[in-house]
Amino acid sequence: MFHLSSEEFFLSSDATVCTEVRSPQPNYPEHSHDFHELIIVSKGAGQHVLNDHVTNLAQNYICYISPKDRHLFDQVEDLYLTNILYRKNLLSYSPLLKQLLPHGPNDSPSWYISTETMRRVQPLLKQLDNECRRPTIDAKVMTEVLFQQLVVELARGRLTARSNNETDNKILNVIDWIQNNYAQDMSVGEIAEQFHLSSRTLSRHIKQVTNLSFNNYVHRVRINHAMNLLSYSDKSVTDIAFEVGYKDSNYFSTKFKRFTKQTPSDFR
Ligand code: RM4
Ligand code: NI
Repeated sequence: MFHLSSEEFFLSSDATVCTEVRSPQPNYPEHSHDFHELIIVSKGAGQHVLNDHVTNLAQNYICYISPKDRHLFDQVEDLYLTNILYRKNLLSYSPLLKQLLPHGPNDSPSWYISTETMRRVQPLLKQLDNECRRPTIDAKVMTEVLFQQLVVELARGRLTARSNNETDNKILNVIDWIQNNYAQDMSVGEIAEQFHLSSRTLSRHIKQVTNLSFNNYVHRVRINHAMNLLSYSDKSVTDIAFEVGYKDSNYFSTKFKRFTKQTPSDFR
């Protein structure tokens, strides 16, 4: 594992915020940083492994990384994201702002934001990217103001089960739901009903957001969790197959190979 240090990225030793746009973000090995990082995914797919915990990336995914964390990107497909790097100790950082970012041990470090929020966030990111590269005092102040505004938007725009009814938001909720319930039997029809969508709309949007069909998306999520278990546990391949939602370990191995080009035991 390697360590990224502020000097490589920030404009000067007293710069507080900077952005790194990755269009696209390639696979990137495990690393940590001496700065804090906010990741904002605008499109594509892939795995994000944070402290050995795998999540699936999709549009509108937000993640907070602290200097204590390590993370990596793998299996990326056309992944576009912006990293917001910041030095918390140098920021004129309001204690209130801190409450808007994950801060307790039980806070999830990642979440999804609504499509309306993403629409408001994009121009902020552009402006931030521009201001943070200028060495003047006014640009420095503007950078911090934009950063604060961004944090507020990301917190307010957080998707919850009770978010409004726009189809796009429902799809993100479905994605979130699949990521937490991948081990269950599931069909497009049932999930569509549960989220008050038609099967056709659900399938079409899942494809749009993840680049995968509904079924392949579910397989992808299961295989990602299986990869995690193969790497970090000593459970048998058969147990892992069951644990991630397959009733038949041969079928699991076939799917695993299709997505990773390796058998589960080779991978391990
Ligand atoms: C990398 C990757 C890392 C980030 C650095 C700045 O491409 O996105 O997560 O820490 O850039
Ligand atoms: Ni990073």
